Amino acid sequence: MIVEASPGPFTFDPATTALVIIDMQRDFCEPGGFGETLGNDVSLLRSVIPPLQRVLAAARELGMTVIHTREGHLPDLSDCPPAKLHRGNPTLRIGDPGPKGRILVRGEYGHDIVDELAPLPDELVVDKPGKGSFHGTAFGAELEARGVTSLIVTGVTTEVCVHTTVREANDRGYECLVLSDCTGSYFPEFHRVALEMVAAQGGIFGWVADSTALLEALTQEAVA
Ligand code: TIU
Repeated sequence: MIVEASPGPFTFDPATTALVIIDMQRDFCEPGGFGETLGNDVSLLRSVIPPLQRVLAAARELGMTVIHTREGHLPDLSDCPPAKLHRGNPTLRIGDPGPKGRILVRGEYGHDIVDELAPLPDELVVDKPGKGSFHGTAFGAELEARGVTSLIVTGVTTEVCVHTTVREANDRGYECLVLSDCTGSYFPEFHRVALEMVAAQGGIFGWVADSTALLEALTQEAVA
């Protein structure tokens, strides 16, 4: 399967490709969560949801591996580095009680994935303490166990958890396609430049395309 992408065509086999959906949690996408406590306008991330719903439906239809991630910490915060806990001047800190439960803590309502993109029971959900999906998780082992060699990366935010994951994955030999309209940032300029960084220098970290290009490739395959 070939997707028109930047800096050139992205070739992949759905049987060895995972759709990775990074941190589409209420804590980042809805008011009253971690993203808002940091001073961000969380409504900026909502535009990611409709195209991502279409990509998720197509991936499920094709029987592709779908992996969701969630950033968050154990209730006792033992996996939260002091530098992360104490830095900045948020309105609420990680672990503080907020309107959607304790901020960025596993098991809380705000920590879970938005209803529109809720995982199916057979889809893997990787809980991660950091920005990248490999650090402190079984993500790498799970990819290996499934024979995955390529990743279609989506979610939020583009320059933080998406970028860290793509960099980690690229160093481990995974071929990554980042979907421009299925990733989002609180800072439109960071989103644009983060995507440029992925595809620059001949694809230093991977490839970039929009969901329409991916869906065209998936649909052609279904027809062929
Ligand atoms: N703050 C911000 O832009 N992002 C994060 O803290 N985590 C993720 O990107 N998931």
